[in-house]
Amino acid sequence: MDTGFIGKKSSAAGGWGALKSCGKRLLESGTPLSGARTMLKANQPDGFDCPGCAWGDPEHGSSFEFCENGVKAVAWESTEKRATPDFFATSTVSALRQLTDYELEANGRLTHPMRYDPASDRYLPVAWEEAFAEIGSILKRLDSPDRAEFYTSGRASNEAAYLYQLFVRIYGTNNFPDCSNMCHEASGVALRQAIGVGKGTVLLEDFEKADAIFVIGQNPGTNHPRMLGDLRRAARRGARVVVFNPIRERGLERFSDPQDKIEMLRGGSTDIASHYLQPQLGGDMAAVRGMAKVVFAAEDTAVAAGLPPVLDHDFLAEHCIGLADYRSAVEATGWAEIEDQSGLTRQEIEQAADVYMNAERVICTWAMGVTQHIHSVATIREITNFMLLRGNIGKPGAGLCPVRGHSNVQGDRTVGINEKPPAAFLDALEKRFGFAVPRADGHNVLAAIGAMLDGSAQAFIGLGGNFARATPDSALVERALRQLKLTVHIATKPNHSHLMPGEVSFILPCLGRTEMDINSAGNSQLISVEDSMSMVHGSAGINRPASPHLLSEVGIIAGIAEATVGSGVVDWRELAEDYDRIRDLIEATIPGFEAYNARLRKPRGFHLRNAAAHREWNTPAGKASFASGPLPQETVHQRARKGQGRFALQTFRSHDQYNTTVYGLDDRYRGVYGERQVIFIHPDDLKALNASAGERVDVVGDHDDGIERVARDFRFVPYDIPRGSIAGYYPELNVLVPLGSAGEESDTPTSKSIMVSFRKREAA
Ligand SMILES: Nc1nc2c(c(=O)[nH]1)N[C@H]1C(S)=C(S)[C@@H](COP(=O)(O)OP(=O)(O)OC[C@H]3O[C@@H](n4cnc5c(=O)[nH]c(N)nc54)[C@H](O)[C@@H]3O)O[C@H]1N2
Ligand SMILES: Nc1nc2c(c(=O)[nH]1)N[C@H]1C(S)=C(S)[C@@H](COP(=O)(O)OP(=O)(O)OC[C@H]3O[C@@H](n4cnc5c(=O)[nH]c(N)nc54)[C@H](O)[C@@H]3O)O[C@H]1N2
Ligand SMILES: [Mo]
Repeated sequence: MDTGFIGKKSSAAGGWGALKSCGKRLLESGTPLSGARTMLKANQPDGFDCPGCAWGDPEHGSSFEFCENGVKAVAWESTEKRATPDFFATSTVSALRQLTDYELEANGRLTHPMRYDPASDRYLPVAWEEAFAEIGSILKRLDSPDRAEFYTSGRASNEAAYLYQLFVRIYGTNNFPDCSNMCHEASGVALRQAIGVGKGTVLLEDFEKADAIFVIGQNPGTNHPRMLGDLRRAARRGARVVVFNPIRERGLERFSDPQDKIEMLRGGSTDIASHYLQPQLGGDMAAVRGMAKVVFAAEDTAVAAGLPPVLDHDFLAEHCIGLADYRSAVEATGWAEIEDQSGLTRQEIEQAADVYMNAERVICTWAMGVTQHIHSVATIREITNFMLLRGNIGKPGAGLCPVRGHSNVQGDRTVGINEKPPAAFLDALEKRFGFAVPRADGHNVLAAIGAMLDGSAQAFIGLGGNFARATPDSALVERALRQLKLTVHIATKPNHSHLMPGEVSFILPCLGRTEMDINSAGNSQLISVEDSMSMVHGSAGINRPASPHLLSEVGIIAGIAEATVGSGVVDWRELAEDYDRIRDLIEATIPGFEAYNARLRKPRGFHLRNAAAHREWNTPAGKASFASGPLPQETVHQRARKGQGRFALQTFRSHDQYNTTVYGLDDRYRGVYGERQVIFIHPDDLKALNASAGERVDVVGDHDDGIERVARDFRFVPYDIPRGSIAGYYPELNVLVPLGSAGEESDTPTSKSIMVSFRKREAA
């Protein structure tokens, strides 16, 4: 389809465009030489873990695996620009609030601990010990530890995260809202129910063996660029790649690998998707059920004709429960319902199902296009059902692969950042440390916001991240933060959350992943992270710290902990002096970390065993479990279609951002340049609205709770997207995501199914 683009779209993902963009980024980050040296150490056995995405590293990673967005993540951190006390002295916080995310972070790395001064409305430098003492004294004075919220963003290392949870649990609460609550929570919940472990079951090597790879609701070209290399290799050896995505994402269509000299010289590229299906937003459960329907029908035909069965009967009999109920549920779901909800034709679904049935080994990957809907848990259960039918879990070249976001979001959960911690873990903490561990469930992100708004929470500590911008209903969350007694942000660069100070507020600057972390004895410290394939590996920075006043995240947590709970249970300073000691504690309290320090120092680290990958099912029934619920009664898209001029909106990432961090204003693969306030919409929907490409409008939320939500001044971009579904960028559109709309069982904000309409642009 001709999308009538404004601007020029690059023809394949990767390629020269990616190389050009990298060169520019390295030049901007400072001297190209030091930038290049930094890049060469990314994801190497003796280097640091790329602070970009959570995709796995290849076994033979002897040369730097090229990744355009990895370069941006590294360059962002190793910039020469500094947000010094002078920067904070020149502007009031109210004035800084007028800057965009892009303008604010462009000021560079934080250099000094800062304390908010309400009288001058400015942040002023403060001594570390003074900051720790004041934070400790306020936390100690709260009338209950449950009045404090301890947020984590998924970049924190295993060591920092473990120390943080230990401190917070000694302090006395399980209030651990974390970015995962907004991200892959639904994957964890669904997979724990179905297969007994909330993580993916594949290794990177499985991508070399799969006959078919289903990629559902994910845009790897932008968000997991190194995955494209694996998909490309798979496509080249003849594996089928089936994509489900409402939008035609360039990286999933064609990829030109900058590492392939011949492809680069000839200007060639590799087709990635053999099948590209464009469902309606939230239509994936219906689409997958449709495929299951085709599989069951084919099974009946095969049996009747005396041909080999389609289902893996041995696997189903030995390993699964609930098949008969699932089959009934599938049969009770008619094609009309499936087509209407998925937005796909029966024929398209049949073709995808054929790929599945013709493949011995199938991998299914997914990300936010699946997890950020109301019925995400049910959808992931359905995906799992579908994969079980032919025994596609726990054999080489096959399995489930939720592709994680932040580079250590999976590890943070493994080491205890969990508002609903498993009892066995709490028991282990109690046994090892001998303090009374809090047992009540704590707050997730939405519960924390609720508690902040109703006044029951009074303090917020953020270990990284940008809480005010990443969460729904931005205006309400800003208000929630500003009415607290204490806000503390451990961060590398200034962001909008820092500009929502409570009564007492600190910004505590930390080392980044790329920087050397040296202890008082002059030794370099190693941290560790876990990727999407459960590989745990070490990471040691190589750059000089951005400022001599920075502390490591571990050092900052130790300082706050000592000032708050004292050193009766553990000696925080001693732990912060040598991270091997923290790893010993992890080993003593969490299964799978045997000989942690030794194994971490092996080149590729080690794999955390995944029972389901070995066909051991830690579910109540001891088997892999089919779910047999009905399709959602109505998706937001189906509801939107009933009204005039209403649309289902998804909020996603451009090619030039890392979550709330905006690197630049271009989205090369989608042909948008120099701006972010855009709405992607089908050309016929534009016509029906009597609107034209390029016209600017206000986007109005349509959630039945009486709250007015408006995102002002957005420009229409005609795009290849199903009618009735539209898309735009996060975090600018977070003002439209209602706090009151959450995923069933996951409690994840539904930032991919928001009901909206348009109105004439009003002056702000
Ligand atoms: N460079 C870069 N890398 C990143 C990030 C970043 O911001 N920048 N963020 C990191 C993080 S925290 C995460 S969680 C991941 C996010 O990785 P992704 O999940 O790829 O992130 P999104 O940009 O939200 O893209 C969602 C994709 O799902 C599609 N989609 C939306 N709704 C539906 C639906 O209902 N059905 C289907 N089938 N598809 C749908 C969208 O069109 C889009 O292609 O990336 C990580 N890596
Ligand atoms: N509408 C909408 N909302 C969404 C999403 C969406 O798709 N749509 N996606 C959701 C998802 S998947 C996620 S994961 C969340 C992300 O939510 P967060 O993780 O809270 O947000 P980030 O933008 O990743 O955080 C960026 C900030 O982290 C700090 N930072 C960077 N590196 C470091 C470091 O090494 N240490 C420390 N301490 N700080 C550091 C910097 O100060 C930077 O400003 O957003 C969610 N919100
Ligand atoms: Mo994420």
